[in-house]
Amino acid sequence: MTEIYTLPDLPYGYKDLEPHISEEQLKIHHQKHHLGYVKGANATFAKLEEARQSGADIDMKSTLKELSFHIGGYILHDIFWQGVSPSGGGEPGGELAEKIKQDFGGYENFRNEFTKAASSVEGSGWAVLGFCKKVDRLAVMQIEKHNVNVFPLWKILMCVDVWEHAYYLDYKNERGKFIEAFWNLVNWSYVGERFDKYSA
Ligand code: MN3
Repeated sequence: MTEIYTLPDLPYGYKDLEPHISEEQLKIHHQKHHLGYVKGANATFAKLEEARQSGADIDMKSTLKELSFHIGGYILHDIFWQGVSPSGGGEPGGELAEKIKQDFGGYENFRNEFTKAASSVEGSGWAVLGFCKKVDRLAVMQIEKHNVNVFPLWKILMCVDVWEHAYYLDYKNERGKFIEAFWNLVNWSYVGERFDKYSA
């Protein structure tokens, strides 16, 4: 069966996000964890295809829950890797900066809200900046695992992974330090391009 998902290459080297994210941390995160979701999504699609062909009765509820988890993991990691850069940090510009000012009352408010969302994820999950063209609004989402509490049809502009596997080698239990480091890596040109694309 053809593979539906494949592991994307990172747009920088494994050492390039140091000192904020170490080579060891980034390598294991990309090569083990992200790859795990690639394999998980493909295996679940394969399981569905096999059941179609054999007529076997599978537990559809648990299978689709698993598929949602792996696809969510795949997509969020893909956006996360592109959303950080060795030359990242600073503040957004362009239309996105204006929109953040309009919807959050300023960059600092947005940053505080996003940081709080990331800090307070219970267990494993993500903080996400989303945009919905239908209502012309930005909003912070707090996604549990990779797929719980997602706002349907909202486009993900940026995200930070706060699963322990994202930071434990570098920061141990200090998630807050990792989130602070993340702000030094945000690739605002990528986030701004996504906003321009989805708001057009
Ligand atoms: Mn991860």
